[in-house]
Parts: sequence; structure tokens; C-alpha cells
Amino acid sequence: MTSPIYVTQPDLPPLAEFMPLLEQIWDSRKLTNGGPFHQRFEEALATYLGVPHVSLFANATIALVTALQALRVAGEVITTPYSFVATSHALLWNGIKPVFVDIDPRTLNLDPAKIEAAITPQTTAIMPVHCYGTPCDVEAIRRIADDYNLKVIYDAAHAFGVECRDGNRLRSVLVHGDLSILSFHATKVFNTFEGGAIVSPDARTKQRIDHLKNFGFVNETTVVAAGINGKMSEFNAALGLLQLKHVGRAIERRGEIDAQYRRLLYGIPGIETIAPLPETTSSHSYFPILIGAPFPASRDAVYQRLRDAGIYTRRYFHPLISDFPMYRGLPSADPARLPVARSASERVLCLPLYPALTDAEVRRVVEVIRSFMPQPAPVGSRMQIHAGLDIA
Ligand code: T4K
Repeated sequence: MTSPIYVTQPDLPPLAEFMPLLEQIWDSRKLTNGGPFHQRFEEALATYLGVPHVSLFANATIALVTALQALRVAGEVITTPYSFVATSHALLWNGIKPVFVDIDPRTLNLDPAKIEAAITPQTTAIMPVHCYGTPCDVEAIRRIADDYNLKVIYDAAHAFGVECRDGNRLRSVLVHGDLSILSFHATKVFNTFEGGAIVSPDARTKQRIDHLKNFGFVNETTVVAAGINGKMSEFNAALGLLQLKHVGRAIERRGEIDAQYRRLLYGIPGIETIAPLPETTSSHSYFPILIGAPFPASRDAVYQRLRDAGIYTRRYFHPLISDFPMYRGLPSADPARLPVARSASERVLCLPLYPALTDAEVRRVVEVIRSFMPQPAPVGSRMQIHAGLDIA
């Protein structure tokens, strides 16, 4: 019996390394509300990522909701239908109308060429997603935002540790836009069980965000905003601090698996992978493939055969956000306006990818996919005899 393979498996540090940190928490009785681990992790994370300011959160969804409030975004926001629902849900939680714009078939990110046509007098911001960690066209988006005086909030839940060319050096993709949001959920490249963060460019914005995530409290008697409770606990922060020591190795192993998949899948007609962008580093957060003609089976048939073999892939992102009941009545959710996103959503399958996945398991996944291919004709079959005659 082979053991099941899931789309991901959280990477954890050795428990023995975490125990002394837990003992410190037990001794201090400081469990939350900006304790010493929170402080240390926030600083260490900003340094690791090479970004100016980080505000830790309980999860990325609360961070997205807070980011929109911090920038006082209202009215309409242009966003992608090809993401996890949390991206658009954060807009609805703020009473903002999502306006869906189609994606670029090459990166599966919001297509900058289609943004301008969706801008109305009510538009106040753009909320793109660095889908699977592939950076958006940040320059094109910045130009549009500047021209129309719009804010840009990047949902960077998949983009931990991703860097791209900035002048003559590589720099974190998280410095682009007005704010970037990270997720440290169990299923992410870097996890703190649950967790998230907002990257902000200046101390003033960070301070506003920090007030908003703590009920709006400035001190015991002063409340400056109708904030929420979005704080990260000491448990999660201590784990995060420790995870930073190990994440480099984890990303390296992810890169090896990514390369192995690309090698083994190469040349299968109808299986597409997302090509890495030039001058960009990747943390290999997901391994999506797009399955279409001339591959002899549908995406769902492949998904099912893999399941039958104990391999639990995921169709991230199917259905499109714009197909869910709370969105599908919007004019921008009309399927006719989102052909690229729809096509990707119908063809995508995210293959298992996590540091503990073995080379043999990667081969097992690809073997099931290859099992749909027509078998090579047996020796001595008519086809081969004809071929032989032709050659003769
Ligand atoms: N923006 C974007 C673009 C996002 O992708 C997400 C989250 C967010 C915002 C919001 O971030 P957070 O608020 O969550 O910080 C998962 C995650 O729950 C979600 O965080 C993630 N995106 C989304 C893409 O995937 P599910 O429903 O697919 O997770 P689940 O529980 O089915 O887990 C998948 C597999 O992982 C399981 O089959 C087994 C394995 N697993 C999972 C968990 C939770 C484990 O082995 N251990 C675990 O503890 O949503």
C-alpha cells in the first residue's frame, strides 16, 4: 500500500528546536498583544524579505480587509477572478464592489492591457494577485495607477521570498504597489500554522495598520479607528522566527521538485506549464499544469485518476471567484468578459509540491498522467510492419 499524496504538506522545524521557545512563552505568560516574539519576528521577517516595514496578522484574509481600510479604499476595485475567494471576499467585507478583469494567458495574472477599460469614476484601487508567486506586470500596473490616481494593493499570498529585477539588482516583489499582503497559512511556502502580514512602505502607514489590527487602540484610553482583532499570537510568531531559519532549504527542495516535474512532463502534447519569468526568482509555491487538446483526457478525468491512485491534486482556481453566488450577478462576472480566466480554470491542476515529497513520488504522479497517453504499438503490430516496409 502506498501512502496518499496531498497537494501540499506543511513544512515544520524539528520539534526539539521549538520547545525552548514554547518554554519561554510559558515562563513569561506573554501570549499575545505584541509580545517579544511578535517584535522579533516582525523585525527578522522585514530583514529576511528585504522590505521596509512588516505588520504581522492572524491570517492573510484579515490582513487584506485591513489593508483596504488602511488606505481608505471604497467604491469599486479592479481585481482578478482567478484567485482564492479571500481576495474578493476582503472587498465585500469592506462594502466595496469588485470589478473583475481578465488575466494574461502567459502568467495567469491580471492583464494590464484590459484594466483601463474597466476604470470608472468610482474606481479607487487595483487589487492584483501574484498568482502562484509569478510576479504581476508591476510596472504596467503602476503606470495605470499613476495615470488614474488609483491605489494598488497586491495580494501576495503566494509570493513569499519572490524577487524581481529592479534596476541593476534583484529586489522583493513585495515592495511594489502601496501595500502587499502575505499568507503564512499551513499550506503556504512559509507557514506559522495560521498567519499573514502586510508590507508597507513607510512607518506612518505601518502605524495606522498596527492600530487597525488592534481594535484601533493607540493606548489604554485612545481609540482612533474602528479596528479589528487581527493580531498574531506569540505562539505563531515564535514559530515564524524559527521557520525563517529553515525556509531557505525548503525553497531549494521545492525548486528541485519543480525542475523534476518540468523534465518529466516535457513534450507531453496538451500539458502546459507556466514558464518562469526572466530575471525573477521563484519560491515554487505551486506547480500548476494546464491540460487541454491534444491531451487525450480532460482535466477532471486526470484529477479523478490521480485520486483513484491516492494522489490528491487541487483545481486551484476552479471555479472562478466570479462564478460564486455572491459575485456572479456583477456585470464584470459575465463569462464572456473573462475567456482567458475561464479557460485556465477549466484546464488547471495543481500537482503535489512540498519539501518532503520524494523524487519517487514525483515520478508516481507523472506516471499516472502519462498513463493516458496512447501506448506505443506492440512489437510486430501492423503499424510497425508498415513502418518497416516504408523504410525499406
Ligand atoms: N489570497 C490568496 C491568493 C490565497 O491563496 C489565500 C489562501 C488567501 C488570500 C487567504 O490566506 P489565509 O487567510 O488563509 O492566510 C487552502 C488554504 O486554506 C488557503 O490559505 C489558500 N489560500 C488556498 C489556496 O488553499 P484549501 O481549502 O484548499 O485547504 P485544505 O485544507 O484543503 O488543504 C489542502 C491540502 O493541504 C490538504 O489536502 C492536506 C494539506 N494540509 C492542509 C492543512 C490545512 C495539511 O497537510 N495540513 C494542514 O494543516 O485552502
